[in-house]
Amino acid sequence: MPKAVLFDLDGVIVDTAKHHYIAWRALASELGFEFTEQDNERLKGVSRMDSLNILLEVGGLALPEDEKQQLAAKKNDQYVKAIKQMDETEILPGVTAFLTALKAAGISFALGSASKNAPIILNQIGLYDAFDAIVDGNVIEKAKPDPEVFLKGAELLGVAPEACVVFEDAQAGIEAGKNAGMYVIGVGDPEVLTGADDYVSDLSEMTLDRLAH
Ligand code: B16
Ligand code: MG
Repeated sequence: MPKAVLFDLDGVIVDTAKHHYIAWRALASELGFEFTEQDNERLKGVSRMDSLNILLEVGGLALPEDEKQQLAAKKNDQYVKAIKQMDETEILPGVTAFLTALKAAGISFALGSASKNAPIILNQIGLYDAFDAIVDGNVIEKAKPDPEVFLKGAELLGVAPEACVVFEDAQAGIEAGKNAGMYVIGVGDPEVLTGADDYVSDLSEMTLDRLAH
């Protein structure tokens, strides 16, 4: 049985991609171009500034750094207003039951997210105190697929990387987990996400037996 579990946030615990999309689309519209839901798929698991760079590439715009910082801050203000309306009804299927089962089995778990807003989201949905450690965009230097976010989680939990299981919905996140030497469970379609050791469509499919692989 693994000793620890590391969870990505957006797409695994909650679906914040829809809130990110509304805010990015509004910014693109102000800049005079369309940003589609398909374009938004490219932003999953990607840091805020990298997301802005992808958006500007879609719009064919090259802007100076100070202007980019202002645009990222503007998008974030709108996004934060939206996530401050979130509550526990937005927790994705199976999450609460699986976390409860992990606690009962004495398996520790941490968050491993690219988001700098992870603490706000976890507070809104009432799960902040449930996690044994939180590693988010505020404490990491290298974005996924770099393994830093998950290695830091394992270190904080005092567990060897090989004894950790990662849940991830983004391709870069699956690669980050594998680069960390961990067993990775992809959350989503195996036809779209590659390289994970196992796949579920959401956490309601997870059991402790399946975790034991
Ligand atoms: P923020 P995750 C990621 O969260 C999102 O998937 C990605 O779309 C977002 O750009 C990134 O967090 C940064 O978020 O602007 O809130 O710092 O999937 O790693 O939990
Ligand atoms: Mg994610």
